[in-house]
Formats: sequence, C-alpha cells, structure tokens
Amino acid sequence: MTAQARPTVPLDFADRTPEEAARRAADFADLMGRRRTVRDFSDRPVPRALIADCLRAAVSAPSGANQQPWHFVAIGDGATKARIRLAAEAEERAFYAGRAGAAWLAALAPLGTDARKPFLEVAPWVIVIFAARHGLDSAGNRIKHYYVNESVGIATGLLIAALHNAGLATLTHTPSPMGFLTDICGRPANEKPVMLVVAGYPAPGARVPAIARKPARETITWIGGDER
Ligand code: IYR
Repeated sequence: MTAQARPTVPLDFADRTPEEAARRAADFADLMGRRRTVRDFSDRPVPRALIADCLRAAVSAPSGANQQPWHFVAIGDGATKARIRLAAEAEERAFYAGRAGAAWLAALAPLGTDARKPFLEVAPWVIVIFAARHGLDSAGNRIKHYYVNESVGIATGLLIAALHNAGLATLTHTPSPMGFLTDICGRPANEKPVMLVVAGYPAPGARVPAIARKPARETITWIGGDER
C-alpha cells in the first residue's frame, strides 16, 4: 500500500536578523513583565473587535493532534455577567468560609482576595474558557482528544498575552466549582469550564499586591548552549 501524500503549504516564516531578534525578544519580555493581575476594573468600554483579535491570537495555539479542544465564550452582556457574578460569589462564599481549608486560605492571604467578585460585572468583558474533554462526530460518537489541559493552557496563555499587548488589564478567575458556567453559557456537556479571563481597563488609581516574581535562577536552568 502506498502512503497517501499529505498536502503541504509553504511555511510563512520571518527570518529576523540577530539584532532584530534580540530586540524583539527583550521588548516582549519587558512587555509581559509589566503585566499584573488586576482585580479593580473600570467600566470603560472595550470594543468587541479588539477582543475578537485577541481571541484570534488565542485560537492560533498549537494543540494535541491539532484538535483545538477549546471554546471561548466572550461575554459583554451586562445581564449575563451579573448572573455569573451571582453564581460565582455564592460558590466563593462557601470557599472562603471554610471549603478551601486553612492551608489554601493561608496561601491566598498575600493576594488579599475574598468572596466578592465585582469585577465580573464591572469589567466590560468576561471570557469563559471551555475545554472539550472529547469531541463528537456527526453521529454523536466520542472522538478522543489528546493533551486537552496542555492545549487549553497554551491557548489561554496566548489570550492573556494578546489582551495585555492590546493594552488591557487582565484577571484569571477560577470560581470553584464552576459547573454553573456550562448552563449560563449554553455549552454542551463534553465541554468543561476551566477558567474565566476578565478583561478591561483598570479602575483609576488601581493598586496591586506588592508581590514579586521569583528570580530567574530559581525557575530557569541551563544545560549547555553557547552564551554567544
Ligand atoms: N477561586 C478563588 C480563590 C483563589 C484561588 C487561587 I489558587 C488564586 O490564585 C486566587 C483566588 C477566587 O477566585 O477568589
């Protein structure tokens, strides 16, 4: 049996000069290094087209077997955001009242978080990210998906980078449990809600916790490779 030839297309690749590569790498690291998780949002509107382009970046992510096992629900509707806030705060009150346990609450203390989630209503956009644990063919049979968590994590990271690059403030939020999002967003049972990304502008004078990133030597190890 002869192997079927896979269709290919030419690679669209920009070969940068070393100077340009160095500048772009440093600029991007500086840009991302200035991102902070924001919890105090303004209601200043953000055009849908801006969010659409950021989502376009997100869904460009690589994924296991190119199955793209994600779905993004971008919510700019006030009534829907209010429903999400109500349901999230109900879960979070139970979480902070004891379900989290003492150790988890101690780990969170430096962030100053609590059960109040006004940003879910105030910020112009709440993006709910779903992971398709498996696919479905046209006959309703399950299609196995590979590396779902990894793929959705990469897409979420690209979304956060894209929103920050567009000059927006971002917050990842994980109400626990978050099954209520399936119903509110009208998503099918094979998709699991995994995270909310809140996007908008910071409230005037917004402040963030005085916490720092770990030094690179703690999180990055080099094995070989020329320093040149
Ligand atoms: N889901 C809660 C608690 C929370 C948990 C972690 I881990 C955080 O880094 C931040 C918050 C909440 O959103 O408040």
